[in-house]
Amino acid sequence: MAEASITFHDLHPTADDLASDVLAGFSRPQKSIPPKYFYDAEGSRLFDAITELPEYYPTRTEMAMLRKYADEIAQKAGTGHLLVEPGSGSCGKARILFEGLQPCAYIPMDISGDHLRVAAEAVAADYPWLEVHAACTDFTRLMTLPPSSPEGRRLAFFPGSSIGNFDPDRAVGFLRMIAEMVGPGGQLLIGVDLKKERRILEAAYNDAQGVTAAFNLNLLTRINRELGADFDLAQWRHRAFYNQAEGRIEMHLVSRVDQLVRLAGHTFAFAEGETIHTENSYKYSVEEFRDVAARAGFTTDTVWTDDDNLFSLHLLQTEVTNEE
Ligand code: AVJ
Repeated sequence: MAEASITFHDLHPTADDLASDVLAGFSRPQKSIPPKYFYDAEGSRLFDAITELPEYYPTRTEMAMLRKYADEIAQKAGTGHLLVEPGSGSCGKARILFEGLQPCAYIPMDISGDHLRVAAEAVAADYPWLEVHAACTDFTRLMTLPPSSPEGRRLAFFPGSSIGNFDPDRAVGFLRMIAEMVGPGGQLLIGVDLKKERRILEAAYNDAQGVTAAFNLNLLTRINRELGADFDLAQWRHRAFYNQAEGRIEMHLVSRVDQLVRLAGHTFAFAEGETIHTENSYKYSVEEFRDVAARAGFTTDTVWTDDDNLFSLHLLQTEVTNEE
């Protein structure tokens, strides 16, 4: 097997601060915890299990679309780009595109340095013709490319409907960061979950095996372990529902009883039925997302959807400016 050769750049992401984020989230009338804290080792394992659930259609639908349309995507987007993937994880979805897109380099970005290094080396081993420059960074704050990256037309890849975690105004702000990173004439291929029947949406976040419930409740286990809190998991349950007015799935942890929880020197009171809001997952029609993209300076080249209208892939581009 070819020696895996990558460049790895630690862009020194500022460490997440679970304690201050939880204390801040618990000091508001609707208590909340940012969803990025789902992904400790156990949470990442549970999320992988979610993507395999019969009810959780987004991952398998998007993967099938990437396979089905790989050639068409390359036809529309062109080839030879610098392919940049913020939040690359295991790089599984980008792998589907390499063959067709023939990027001049792949730039996976992730906040989890160890995971990033392993995934990037595996890509380099499997695609010996592909330059890989990994950037360990919090891409929500900083999208600087590694200094070793070659010049070239930039194509960003943001699959998984991760954009759904931002409310629409913040989604516009995040897409503006991508627009700036890819520059004039740059492109973005993004996966976006579609609005659909409530029944299908709610089943995807209330699976029969209880994996999503375990994923949600694992936040409390993590806070107990890392902040020395005393959440009694038996006194909490998972709730997920589609908020139609806001166009989003909301996940909450519901207190089963009146209770007190000790956490980092503070005591928090929860009434029976009171909730901690743990995630929003916004859903868009094709038109609604086209509008979000437009507000960020992107025009839509092509939108692909699956036969059941569950999921969408948007190929977007920024305007070309004529100043040489
Ligand atoms: C990773 C944000 C796309 O919103 O569907 C899955 C996370 N939460 N099940 C989503 C998630 C519960 C997922 N995203």
